[in-house]
Amino acid sequence: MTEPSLSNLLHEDRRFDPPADLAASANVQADAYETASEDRLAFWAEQARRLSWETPFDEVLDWSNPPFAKWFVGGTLNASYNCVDRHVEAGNGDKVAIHWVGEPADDTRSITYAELRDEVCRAANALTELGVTSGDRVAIYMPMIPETVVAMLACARLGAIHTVVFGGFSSDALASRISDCEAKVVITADGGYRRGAPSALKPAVDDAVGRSPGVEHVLVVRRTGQDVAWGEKDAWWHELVGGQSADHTPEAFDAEHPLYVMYTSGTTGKPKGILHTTGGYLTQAAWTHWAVFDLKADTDVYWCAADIGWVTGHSYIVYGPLANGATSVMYEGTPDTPHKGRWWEIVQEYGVTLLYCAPTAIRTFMKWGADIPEQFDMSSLRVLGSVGEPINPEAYVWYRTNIGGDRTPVVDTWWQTETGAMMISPLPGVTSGKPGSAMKALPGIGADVVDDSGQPVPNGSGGYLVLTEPWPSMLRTLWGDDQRFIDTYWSRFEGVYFAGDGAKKDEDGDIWLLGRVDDVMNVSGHRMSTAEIESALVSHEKVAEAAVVGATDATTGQAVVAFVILRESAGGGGDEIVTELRNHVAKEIGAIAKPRSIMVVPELPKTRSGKIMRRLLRDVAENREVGDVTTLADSSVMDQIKTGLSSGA
Ligand code: 6R9
Repeated sequence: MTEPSLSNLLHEDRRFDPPADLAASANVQADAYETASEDRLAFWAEQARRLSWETPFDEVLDWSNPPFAKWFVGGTLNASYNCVDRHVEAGNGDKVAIHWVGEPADDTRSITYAELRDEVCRAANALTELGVTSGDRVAIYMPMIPETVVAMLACARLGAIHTVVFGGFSSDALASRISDCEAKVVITADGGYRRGAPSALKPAVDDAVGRSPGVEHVLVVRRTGQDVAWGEKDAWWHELVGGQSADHTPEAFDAEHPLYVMYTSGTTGKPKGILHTTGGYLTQAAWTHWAVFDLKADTDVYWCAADIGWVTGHSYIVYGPLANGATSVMYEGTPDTPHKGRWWEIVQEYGVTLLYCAPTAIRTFMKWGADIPEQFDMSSLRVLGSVGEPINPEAYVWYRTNIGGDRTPVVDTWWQTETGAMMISPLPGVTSGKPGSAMKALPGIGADVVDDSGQPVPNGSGGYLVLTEPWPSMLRTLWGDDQRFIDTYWSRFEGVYFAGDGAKKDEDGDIWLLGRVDDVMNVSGHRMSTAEIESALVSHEKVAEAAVVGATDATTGQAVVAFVILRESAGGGGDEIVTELRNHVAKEIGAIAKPRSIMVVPELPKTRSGKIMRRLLRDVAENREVGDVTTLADSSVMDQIKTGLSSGA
């Protein structure tokens, strides 16, 4: 695959070296790659010893029955003990675990490790009173409040398996997840705050629980104080949890004891229940958080702006940072409430040093303009992270320049719900970063790019991303469906994990993620990635955001169709801009990549985790009835797009 189109991203020759002071004192130095490759299992055994084990493990990895892995065999531990109690026992009880920032102004709480431990113990005692024991499933459907973290850790403490369902999902989605994993208790709140107003959660729970006879109890946090219907299964958190003792002795569980199930969408309609277990998951979540952010737990203030309802929130708001004894910020609201500088105001106020967010947020901030972050003092920031989708070079550089003061390394971290923790990422004290590249597999991780027949491609070529070695935080199976686990991930290529992402190795062997494999287009026999053309569009000064799809075309097989959001400063759409952008893409990539059409739109359809739903855009591009929009964050977006297009706006 040597098409000129694929090489565009690789003409990016800007490099950002680690700042000298960060490099000198970095937690992880360049020799880690060597150490890990000499003895991978010894490397992971050493990282596992960051945790407190009740019984030490006697085997690092049992891979005798692939793809079913067992890590840290024979070891026992308690995840909740590792995230709270041990920090209190080590004398850090007064240290802040979570600076929680609510959406309404001045609604904040700073919670110490000692306070967190007490609350987790009370919640564990309350769940015990409700009959929850080891192995039971508990569904959690909550806003971004501290009780969400407490609920997860209370489950972990008891060996109960939590399944957090994003609070923006519908009652149908909640009901199907409750039913798939047969949850016995649901933990929720009356509501949460969103864009300045209370937004109810309990009615969706009432609806879902009404259809789920297996649910015995519903535990409800009072957050907004709005009116709620009350049934026989319902109990108030403040009454039931508030009345419990703050003493609770955690029980140690097997390293392979299930910790949680997180549902994620696959190619079919039925969501997949990704199962994570305890020892390996916690090891890799903790190590990567420490290594990739260069966490100095005594001085850093870390903020992951994801929602806890996604895997990023699980690994990098809850388990990684707390296992490391970090001080974190947790924010309930949206970036534009009450004003568009809210994030930067929080960074300034709490002295945030490490920030982790998604490219979609960064591009939104680009659209709003650099004059907004400029108004705040963000000199505390020292490492910036990105996750969730390919970060195009322009967004990377904008992030580094305007948020990081042209000082901070940007770590573009590739991983998935399935991988549990980061897999491919720069190390901030070691890597000379290339904007747009996730660089290479972390120490102890095996990744490669292969062609259709599963052969590794040479440097300079593209193909499919695979993971070549089992890793500690890997999914163990799909809940209740071992066969689908094998079929989805382990059958495409012999002996390796198929990630479903397209990727390219550049001349140095560094990895560039090109989007999901189903987002790869074929135009007149040329292979092109949606990410690459999007990146070219966004590099134009008038474009804030772009989404590209391959629409069926009688002549060329597929044709490139682009949807763009213009920057506020561009001053509206019109025919000239479309011509200008088509020519810009031709100039950046080549005539072959020139979009057949470009539609200027007010918004793009995104899932609640910020991923563009290209399927819906393809429907528009191919003049079809638009398909199912229920997983969109804002289901009116498709109407806005269609209305705008038919009125010629
Ligand atoms: C953590 C998370 C996984 C998919 C993955 C890939 C995309 C995530 C990325 C990235 C390019 C990155 N993805 N991080 N693509 N560069 N740094 O997002 O998990 O929601 O399961 O999504 O997201 O396509 O396969 P999940």
